[in-house]
Amino acid sequence: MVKKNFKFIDLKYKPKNDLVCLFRISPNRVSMEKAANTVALESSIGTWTKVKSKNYVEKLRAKVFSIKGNWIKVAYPQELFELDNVPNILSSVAGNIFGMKIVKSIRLEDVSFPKSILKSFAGPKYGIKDIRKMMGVKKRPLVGTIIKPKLGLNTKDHAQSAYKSWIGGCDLVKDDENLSSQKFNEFEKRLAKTLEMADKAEKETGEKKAYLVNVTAETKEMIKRAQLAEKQGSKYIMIDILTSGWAALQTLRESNFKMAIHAHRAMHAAFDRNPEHGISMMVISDFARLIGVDQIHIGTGIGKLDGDIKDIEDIAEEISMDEVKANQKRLSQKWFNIKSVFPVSSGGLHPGHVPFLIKHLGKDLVIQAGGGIHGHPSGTEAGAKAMRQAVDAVLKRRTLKKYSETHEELKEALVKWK
Ligand code: RUB
Ligand code: CA
Repeated sequence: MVKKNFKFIDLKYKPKNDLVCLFRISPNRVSMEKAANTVALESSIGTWTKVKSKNYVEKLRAKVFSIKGNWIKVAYPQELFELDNVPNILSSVAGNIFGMKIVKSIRLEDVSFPKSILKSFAGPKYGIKDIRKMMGVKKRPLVGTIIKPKLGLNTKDHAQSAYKSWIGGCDLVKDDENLSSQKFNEFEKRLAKTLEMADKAEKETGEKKAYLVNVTAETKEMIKRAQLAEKQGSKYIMIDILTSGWAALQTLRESNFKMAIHAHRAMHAAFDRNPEHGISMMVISDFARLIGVDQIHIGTGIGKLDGDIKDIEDIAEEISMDEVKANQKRLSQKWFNIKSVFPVSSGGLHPGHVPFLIKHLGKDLVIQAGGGIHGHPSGTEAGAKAMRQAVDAVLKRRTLKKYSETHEELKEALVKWK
């Protein structure tokens, strides 16, 4: 029995037009009910002490409608939120509650939105289908790279590395998350030079090539950079969604540029790494999709590991493949007219990982490798070739080992990254 004074708990309540959050909480020397009640109170209409209220206000109470072990579900009436305002929603459901003394830890694991909120956002402009159209790639995974070294290259060398990546077989070349407009490689020049190389590579290969230029900056500056990219015919822009912030991402999306938006998630681990506290990657992905990024990092399930390729499967499963798959599934859950986001696997990858990735995550995937391309013994172009060869091998149902007998670049990569 729930005590009567826990006014924010109603275990008989069935959510209808509510925003529902799943939290994992660990109470701090109080009962689960007391902690749950306080979470719902603090994240909706309440405060630490009794305040004279009105009946119409009380109706907007968030309600804890399920408590199972350390997991609670809270329903928030849609009227609590401003439509089309992600920061506002998060200030309630993922705001003060993280610092409350009444819980040792609290993690926002999942969220589900009522129709009214879903309908107030545009979602991705392109998503999986239209990115495939734009890139002229029907079925295979897209292959991408991040220019390395990540910082320090001058503009000419950066553009040259991009060119080599494209002619080797990359579809996408992106800036690293911490490259913006430093003195050694200023945005404007880099954009012009690299796009020039993209055109050249398109002409030479007959394939579509895209540059994902990092526009991350103070919001007004970021919009200026995006305008410049659009003017110069870029197909994409990229943004570090978490360091820039949700409002900045909304501003960028709602400027309605013609370009696809690639979302880098640098800083996500500050939210999602601790399994007992913070915000899960699924929730971060949901909000990013709601606002409308076209692709986002989901993890690899592999990590930057040493060791034998044949052990990858075991290690990966032990690390987080389930979580990566959950992130991926999330990006395509049915949300009225909101399009699916292209999932990106990136981080510590090389050609030897490709069979594993396609087996577990399928072909609707962007496979990105920085070190695993530019670190190839014969250089960037060979590295990109090896990556494409690995993708081709899997699509032709051949083992990498067999395929590498007739594909030198792949062979070299497999020797280096055993
Ligand atoms: C990868 C890279 C990306 C990270 C982040 O470089 O630069 O920033 O993978 O991705 P490399 P995620 O291929 O050399 O490791 O957020 O998915 O971890
Ligand atoms: Ca990076």
